[in-house]
Amino acid sequence: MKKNLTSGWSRRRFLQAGSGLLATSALHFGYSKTALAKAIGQALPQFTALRPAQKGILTAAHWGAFEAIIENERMVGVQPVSDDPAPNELIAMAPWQVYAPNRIKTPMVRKSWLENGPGSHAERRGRDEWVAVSWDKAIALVSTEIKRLQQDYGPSAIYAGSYGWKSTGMLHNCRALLQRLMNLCGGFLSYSGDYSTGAAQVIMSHVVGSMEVYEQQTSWPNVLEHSELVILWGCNPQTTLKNSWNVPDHVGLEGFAQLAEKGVRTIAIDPIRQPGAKALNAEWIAPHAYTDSAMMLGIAHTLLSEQLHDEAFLKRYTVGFDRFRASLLGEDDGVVKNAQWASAICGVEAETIRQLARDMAQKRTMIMAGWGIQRQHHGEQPHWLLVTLAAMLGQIGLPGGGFGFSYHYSSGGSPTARGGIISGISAGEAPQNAPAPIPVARIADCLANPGKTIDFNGRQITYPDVKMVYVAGGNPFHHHQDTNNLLQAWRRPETIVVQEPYWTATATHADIVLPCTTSYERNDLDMGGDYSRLYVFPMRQCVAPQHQARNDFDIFRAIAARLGVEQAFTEGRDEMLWLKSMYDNMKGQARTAGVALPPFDMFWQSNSYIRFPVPEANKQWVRFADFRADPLLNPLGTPSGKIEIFSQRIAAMQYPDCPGLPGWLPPQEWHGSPLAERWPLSLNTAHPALRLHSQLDNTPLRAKHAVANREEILINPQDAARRGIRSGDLVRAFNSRGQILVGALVTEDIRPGVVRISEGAWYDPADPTQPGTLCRNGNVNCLTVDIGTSMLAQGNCGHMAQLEIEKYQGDAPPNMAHAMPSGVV
Ligand SMILES: Nc1nc2c(c(=O)[nH]1)N[C@H]1C(S)=C(S)[C@@H](COP(=O)(O)OP(=O)(O)OC[C@H]3O[C@@H](n4cnc5c(=O)[nH]c(N)nc54)[C@H](O)[C@@H]3O)O[C@H]1N2
Ligand SMILES: Nc1nc2c(c(=O)[nH]1)N[C@H]1C(S)=C(S)[C@@H](COP(=O)(O)OP(=O)(O)OC[C@H]3O[C@@H](n4cnc5c(=O)[nH]c(N)nc54)[C@H](O)[C@@H]3O)O[C@H]1N2
Ligand SMILES: [Mo]
Repeated sequence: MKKNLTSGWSRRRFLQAGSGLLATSALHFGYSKTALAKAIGQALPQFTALRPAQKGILTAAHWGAFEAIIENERMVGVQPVSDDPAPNELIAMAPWQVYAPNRIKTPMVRKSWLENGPGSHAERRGRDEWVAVSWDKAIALVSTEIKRLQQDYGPSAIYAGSYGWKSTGMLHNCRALLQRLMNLCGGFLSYSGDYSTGAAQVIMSHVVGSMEVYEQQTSWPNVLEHSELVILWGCNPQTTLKNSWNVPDHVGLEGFAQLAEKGVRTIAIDPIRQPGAKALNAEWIAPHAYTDSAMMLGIAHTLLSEQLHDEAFLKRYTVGFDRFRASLLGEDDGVVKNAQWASAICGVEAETIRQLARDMAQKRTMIMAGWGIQRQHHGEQPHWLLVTLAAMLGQIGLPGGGFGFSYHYSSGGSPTARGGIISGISAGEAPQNAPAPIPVARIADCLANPGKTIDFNGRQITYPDVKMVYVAGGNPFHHHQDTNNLLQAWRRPETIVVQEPYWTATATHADIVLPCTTSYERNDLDMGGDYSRLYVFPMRQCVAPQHQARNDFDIFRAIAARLGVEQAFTEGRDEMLWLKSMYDNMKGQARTAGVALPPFDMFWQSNSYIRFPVPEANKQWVRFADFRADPLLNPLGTPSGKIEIFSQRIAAMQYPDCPGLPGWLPPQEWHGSPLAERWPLSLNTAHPALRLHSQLDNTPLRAKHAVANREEILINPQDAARRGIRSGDLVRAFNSRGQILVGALVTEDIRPGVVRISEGAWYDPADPTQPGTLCRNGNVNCLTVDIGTSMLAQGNCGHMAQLEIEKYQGDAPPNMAHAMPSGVV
């Protein structure tokens, strides 16, 4: 038996459940027809909540739940589960994930680090030689280093926040496991916030009293029945709903399809006409990049001047409208923020802005906003202004009206089911001396500037001196802004450990690399439907661990054993015992909710998933309806209990880049800034349709979107013609921070002055000794700027950068992004 299998017990169990099922197809195929099923069905009528697999082994990913088809112990294909209303083609990449040529095959240590100790020749990260070591040796090196740093410097020297999208699964949650280990070993430096909604989640907690961006939305059936006008503001649901944090239920995609079928009027406000907007037959309004706040003010001014705003609503449910009115009228700074004024900034005709205001006021309007507009300098403003606009329209809390900030994400609005919830393995308690977390997107700043103090949401944070970075389940060389700046900051820590299935750029820039399994090589459980909690999916092991890869759980357990905390780490449970305890806990909740479920063993062996019932009332749930019904009884979590159009709390912070009232604050880089003369084009870094960030960039799906074997760039014909660029050309995109090779797609679907390069292409430096060198694969973060959105939220500004492009001259360099590091097999 292979050493890296989790345990004899779980392996046996897998064989029993897996090949046993394949052999005796009665249980596997015709589950409901078996005597066992019949017996259970009689005992527990709700057992029909179970959905048996048809052909393969049930598992799941961020892209959907599916059955893995196994032949001769190899995964050869997939089939979506029958309940999925909009199966995602990304699931077809599962076998490629398992058998990718660039899997990390064995633990590796960077030569200089191994020979000369921590910190040695840190500038060679990314180009040093690699030395293969045994698992025992790798575990010993990592454990010794954790112990040394805890003893010499304490927990603030170890950054183990490890931001990232990892894989689904509630047990093999590498980030929680890493943090669990570190909490047991003295603590670590963590982070707050995320890259997704860095600005919006902080500003919303001041404006509506919750993060809002991750709240349940007015349910889809209610929207379909009542909304007459849907505004997609920087919102690209057909792309971003493909994947979810938990396993997607894809109810949002179904919702949008029905919206189109019903012919509900939809307007997409986006510099790019997304394919999804076309599918919806959406009208297209294309403001210039990063100018939405000005456009929103123009709409607000029109509502005010044409008396289309709801005074009664504003009076009863909001504070600060008087000040906002004064600002719209220019009483504060002498600038009247009317549609004409907005038009000069955002490039949308004044009459279009005015008409939009009228249409929104006359119809039952749902404003659905995405998050790209807040991943920008002063990104707090657009969402604050959208809430303000919705308040002026007075439809918040009414069926089909108001605003929703997660219809595009993990199917917000998918009605909540009645059942139980799987809670995952916990990160445990941080010790009392654990340092204060840093805002997640300030990591490079923190690594480079120990001792520096920054403002953050009314507090001050001083960066500690980080000696070790431990990454499991994230890819900072993709996700962080200004890659070349990160590259320099990344040289400061003495030790960098990366636990990964693949040789990503983050892995190649580590000192110690630990190969971990993909989710298809282990047993796990996850919920389906982030908002609906509709399903429980088993994620059953499909194939044996590849090469020498080990499960994250086992890697951390081995480190824990060396550091004397194994018992606390495992609580005496192995993989299957953990899954059973999670299931039993969920089953208890379901029972309380009136849904009976079979015992764990039966569930697991049945190769079925659970679908919970959805109560009728939840299908008509309306966000903020309770607040609207009685704002005194159901106040918001803001200081006033109302929607804060003016925030005294923010005003008191006296931040010049985020005052107490929302408005138009020009970003550091935009088409109207002086640097636009040198860098005339505005960058849009939307999320990729056929990837999850950087995940799946190393699969054949890439052939569907890459142009000239590079990440594609969308260019308007006017901008292309001026530079002699045609579709299919290799293009160099560059600014003062970096340069990347991309492939041109010239299209009318993007407004002039804006280019789009999706986030997520793996970083592939032409000359790894030189920061600033050409990235041959097109990692867009080589061009973005690493500043906080403001002193309030310190969110990232990945969606804002000015640049220039040119047709690439010279021979096309090879693209080595998905190759093994040289010398490594
Ligand atoms: N310019 C720009 N930058 C952006 C964005 C943008 O819009 N523009 N978007 C930002 C956003 S919203 C986000 S959320 C981030 C996303 O940034 P990340 O979440 O860091 O991106 P992923 O590519 O999902 O990286 C996950 C990594 O985990 C690894 N992994 C998967 N499963 C496992 C596992 O079981 N164990 C271990 N140890 N590793 C595993 C994968 O191979 C992959 O390398 O990017 C941000 N960056
Ligand atoms: N297929 C797929 N789905 C995903 C992901 C993925 O990587 N791939 N990532 C997941 C994650 S982690 C997240 S956080 C969400 C991200 O969800 P979002 O943040 O909403 O997605 P983005 O693509 O960054 O931006 C959405 C839209 O905003 C537009 N936009 C950008 N800048 C501006 C602007 O200045 N003005 C206007 N009006 N519009 C603008 C973009 O063109 C895009 O159409 O998606 C999730 N879903
Ligand atoms: Mo995200």
